[in-house]
Amino acid sequence: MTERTLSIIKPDATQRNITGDINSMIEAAGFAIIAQKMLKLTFEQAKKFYEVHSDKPFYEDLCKFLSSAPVIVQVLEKENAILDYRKLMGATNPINAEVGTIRNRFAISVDQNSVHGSDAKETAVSEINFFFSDIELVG
Ligand code: DAT
Ligand code: MG
Repeated sequence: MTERTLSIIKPDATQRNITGDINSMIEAAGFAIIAQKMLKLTFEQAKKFYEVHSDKPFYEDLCKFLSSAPVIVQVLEKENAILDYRKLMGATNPINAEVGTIRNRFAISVDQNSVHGSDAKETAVSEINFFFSDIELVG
């Protein structure tokens, strides 16, 4: 079934000018990028996006990082997009990310790990709606 997922190319990646390389990996893996824009999130916006992690010890640092430089937010479409993008991203900590994944190739550390991807159907819908209106989903 065709599915949509929300991807974020994080500040560590935009600051190293590797967004094109990451998009190449995404497209080579069969995803259609059906919406995409660059934003500089405020700390408050980052806190709202990552609210699910508000009880974690790394929450403040995570939100500081996400709002530290521009990000690219994008909607990816494909069969099984949610799970398949999680696979393409690789494990949260790049030490555990398999060869051939985005995080294995590009992530610097567990926090500066280059990409975000939705983790379930409900979160994909709410994360897409967080950043995009229907009129911006053009694929
Ligand atoms: P993922 O991004 O793989 O979905 P997550 O949802 O568990 O991972 O965590 C969200 C982000 O929080 C993750 O991309 C980086 C940061 N993070 C997770 N665990 C961390 C830790 N132990 N130390 C520092 N940052 C962490
Ligand atoms: Mg997550």
